[in-house]
Amino acid sequence: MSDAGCPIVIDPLVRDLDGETRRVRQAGALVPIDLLGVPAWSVTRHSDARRLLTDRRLVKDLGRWRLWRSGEVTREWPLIGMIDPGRSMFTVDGAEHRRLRAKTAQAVTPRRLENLRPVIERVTRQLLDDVEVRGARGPVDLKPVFARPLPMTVISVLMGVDPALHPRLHVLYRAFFSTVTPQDERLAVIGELDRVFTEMVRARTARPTDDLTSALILADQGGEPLTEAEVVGTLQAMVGAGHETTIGLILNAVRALLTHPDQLRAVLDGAVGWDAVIEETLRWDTPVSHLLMRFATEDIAVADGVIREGDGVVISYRAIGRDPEHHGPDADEFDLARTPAAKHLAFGHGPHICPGAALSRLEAGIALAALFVRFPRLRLAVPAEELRNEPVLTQNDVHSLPVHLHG
Ligand code: PLO
Repeated sequence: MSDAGCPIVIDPLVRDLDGETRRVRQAGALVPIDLLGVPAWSVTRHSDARRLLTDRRLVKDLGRWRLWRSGEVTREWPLIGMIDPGRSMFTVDGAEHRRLRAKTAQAVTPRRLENLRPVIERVTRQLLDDVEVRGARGPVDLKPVFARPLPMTVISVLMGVDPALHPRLHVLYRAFFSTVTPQDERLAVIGELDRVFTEMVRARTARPTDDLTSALILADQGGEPLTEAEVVGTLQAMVGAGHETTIGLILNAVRALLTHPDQLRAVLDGAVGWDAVIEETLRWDTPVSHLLMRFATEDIAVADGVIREGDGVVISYRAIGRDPEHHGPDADEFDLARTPAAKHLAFGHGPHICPGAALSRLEAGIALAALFVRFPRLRLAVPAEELRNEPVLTQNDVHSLPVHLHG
């Protein structure tokens, strides 16, 4: 694939994600793509992604992007919020990255998370009570009443976000992620998120509590405490990443099971564990379609192409999850019996590997088990072909998931 190759336009409306995933993968290992008018490279193979994710010549620093330096990309670009979301572990590398990440990563180890388990179980139970009431007489959409509130509530307990903010945050994030939001509105949303979280950090600075936000403020980080802007950036990254991706994981797993009844039966019979459901969903229908973006500090050869110094690189996790070179010729099939050795990359790899991986697995495991124990006859209330994605270019985010609770 050469620089002159005709780029694949990534559909901002996400009308056919399966088709697009296939097209991007079949176009090669290093594919020129068009992101709302802006060119970038898409990495589509598991093996290349794994290698590039530990390659120090690829960095998060926006200042290394040729199109940003030249002014061709500005804050008018609808995806700017994904690559310039304030200073946190998500946007820096090297020693600074370790400094910004350490405290958060320590707080979400599997052992520390055991404290959150009863909280997640209780919230799940309460939400399912509500689902039961709403679904008593007809179909109920699992997204607004179950999959959306659960992750926001859990990440808020961890970070100390006031539940009274949830309704507004859901509105703001929806506008933030949607590619159809007018850009002036999106910039206003980004401004409001900044204000809300800055206020919260100031309140915690004045009166620390036992939440992770307070711990970030108080952490000395080897004599270099985080600045206010860094705490705000970290808090925003945790809340933003911690809810949106987990909504996708839960809903995509439910959708996969309801459209593969034989495999659902094997799970309900206890022949297959919920961990297999989660890992196979992460591989086959990962919540992150395209991760923006890294920038090349020098030329990097990949497969049969070259990423040039200053180019932008996207890791296309959905294509990577379906890479037949890594997952075999049946990579396009959802198969819970797949050997766990076929490790997916859905949480990334290398220094930036998702710090929330254990939390999202814990949440999804509790949510899915509780949902199907309570409603073993759950079924889709619309034909699967009618399910649509939200117009969110970077995320694999189903618009709604209407179900019948009792068959
Ligand atoms: C969401 C908006 C926040 O204000 C800032 C932020 C930080 C981290 C980003 C997140 C946003 C979007 C979802 C991302 C997350 C890091 C990992 C996650 C990209 C932009 C993934 C993989 O989807």
